[in-house]
Amino acid sequence: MANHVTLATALGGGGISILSLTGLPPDAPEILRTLTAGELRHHWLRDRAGEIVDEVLIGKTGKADEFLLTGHGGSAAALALLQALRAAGYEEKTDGNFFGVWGELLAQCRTPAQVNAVAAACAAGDLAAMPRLRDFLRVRRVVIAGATNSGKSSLFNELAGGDFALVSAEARATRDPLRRETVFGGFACELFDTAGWDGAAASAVDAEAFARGQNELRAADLVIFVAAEDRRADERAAQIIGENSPPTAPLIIAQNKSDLAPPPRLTFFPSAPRVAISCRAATGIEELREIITDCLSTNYTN
Ligand SMILES: Nc1nc2c(ncn2[C@@H]2O[C@H](COP(=O)(O)OP(=O)(O)OP(=O)(O)O)[C@@H](O)[C@H]2O)c(=O)[nH]1
Ligand SMILES: [Mg+2]
Repeated sequence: MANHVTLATALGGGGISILSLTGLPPDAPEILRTLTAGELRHHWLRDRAGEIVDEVLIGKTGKADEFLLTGHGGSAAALALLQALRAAGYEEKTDGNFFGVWGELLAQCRTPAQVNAVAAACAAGDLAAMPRLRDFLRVRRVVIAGATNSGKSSLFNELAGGDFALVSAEARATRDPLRRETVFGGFACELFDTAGWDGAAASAVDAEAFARGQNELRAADLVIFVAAEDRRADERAAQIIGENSPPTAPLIIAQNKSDLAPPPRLTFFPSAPRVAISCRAATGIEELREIITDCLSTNYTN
């Protein structure tokens, strides 16, 4: 019989790890030779140098040379057990195994849509879907940028669903970038609010706040440019956003404060999708969400 070890729990997904063993290689721990069916014994599992790897329970199933080993959870503990058992002559078996391969992906899921996608691929045994699923599970960085006072923090609060960011009619209210985990159309995202810019850093703190916002922009997967009524400030912000956002990151223009006046025609980023919103009247936000999801989906399937 082939000597196999399979991790039957998600890597890093719980407090214990369960490994299933079949076969008895010559170097297998001695305890396996003496266990009887249905018996469960406490054991200090050691590596070949005699060092303790983990405190485990080992049980024998009703089948010949088939065992279940329960150890501590967490990736490091589970991987140490696997390594010790490989050294004892067990070959690791993962292909097509639900818990070994799919469980690892399931443990990373943050949204119901991700769980459904992994479960569907698992049910179909579709190992070719792995790279696409791994990409789907990647957390997207969505960065809100724009001129000061355009309503970035107001939009951040709308999209993140809470009163997280300070909103003020005073310019330069936001300093440190803010981050909240959120979901757009099944994609797990980190949403960032950044300091606005109005052309001149009055202090070292202004300059540092702005530099930190630019750093987030450079690492963005998607940029939401909030424009409002100050055309000149928006044009300056457009230039800075154009210079700093990654060329691969899609950009959406949210024309805020549409409750005050109809949104003007903008000359910058002519091919970017745009939507009129009002954070104050809570209009256009759902449409913006749909555009965000579209942009993430397009990038995802390409
Ligand atoms: N009329 C109107 N006012 C808004 C709207 N959205 C935000 N405001 C107001 O605009 C001002 C600035 O809003 P913030 O969200 O703090 O703007 P910001 O872009 O984060 O500003 P900084 O952090 O200073 O860069 C506040 O007084 C808000 O209440 C809107 O849709 N309509
Ligand atoms: Mg702000």
